[in-house]
Amino acid sequence: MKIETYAKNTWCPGCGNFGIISAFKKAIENEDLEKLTIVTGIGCHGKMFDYLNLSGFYALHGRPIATAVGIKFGNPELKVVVFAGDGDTYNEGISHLIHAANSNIDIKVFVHNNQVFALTVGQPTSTSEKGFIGKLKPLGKVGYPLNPIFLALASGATFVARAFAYDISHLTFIMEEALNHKGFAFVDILQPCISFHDPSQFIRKHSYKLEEENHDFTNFKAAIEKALEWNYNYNPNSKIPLGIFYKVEKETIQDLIPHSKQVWHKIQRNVKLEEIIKEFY
Ligand SMILES: Cc1ncc(C[n+]2csc(CCOP(=O)(O)OP(=O)(O)O)c2C)c(N)n1
Ligand code: SF4
Repeated sequence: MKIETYAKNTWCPGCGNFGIISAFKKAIENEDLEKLTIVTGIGCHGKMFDYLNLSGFYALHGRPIATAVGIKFGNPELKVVVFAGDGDTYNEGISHLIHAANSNIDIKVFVHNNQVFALTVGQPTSTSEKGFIGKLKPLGKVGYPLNPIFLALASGATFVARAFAYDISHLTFIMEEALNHKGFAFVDILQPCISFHDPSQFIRKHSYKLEEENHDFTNFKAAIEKALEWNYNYNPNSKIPLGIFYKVEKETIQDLIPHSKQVWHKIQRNVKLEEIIKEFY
């Protein structure tokens, strides 16, 4: 099956989304694509839906996680992957992130964190740095950024990682690990938006890999410590850890609710699909 679609790509040349889609295509090379489904939010990141020939759902802004949870309960045999924006996940739909992580539902959430509402041309999100100047904040953002790694850990996510969209081989590795994790996998992907928020030079200079530091990702306290190492501001002494902060095996919500493992879509419902389709022609 060809993974590309007929859709014309309209991302700005150089956008970090290109790195994310390339890494994802590599990461799913050994996946059963019939059992893989994607959900996207609304925004520049949402175009992943247009450019990947996979089954899925283009959800409402702020609701891709909720939609993915519904899909997973509807058909537990599917591997469900969410591509969401930081506006989607850390502003509009933040409660969905917290509850999905807390119930350890077996879905994979990849957040394209460009620290800006990009499609609507550059308003600050929860993760924009203090002082960020955008259309809605010409004098600079006043408050401090939210730390999504810390939030995901506090919410109970069993896989928490950070990656950089321009480091495609490392991002591929993180995506593969997330796809193979049983439980709620969360990856905050630092995604330069070259039009409205581009800290790529800073990230290149200040980031390092947790894998190279022998970080123990089974140690919750160590994960929290690493999460607090960078606060999403761009201070000259910042150190930005990339990699897996935390990864443990735990019962998923569907392990705890045995009847939820029923594959509902396979139950005979006596639905006459042809009759329904006729109504639309
Ligand atoms: C419920 C709802 N609120 C607001 C909008 C308007 N809207 C569309 S895209 C967008 C910005 C998306 O930003 P983000 O989720 O960070 O994704 P990005 O464009 O940066 O990839 C907004 C606010 C909408 N479509 N629906
Ligand atoms: S506006 Fe930003 S996020 Fe959207 S396509 Fe352009 S560079 Fe990418």
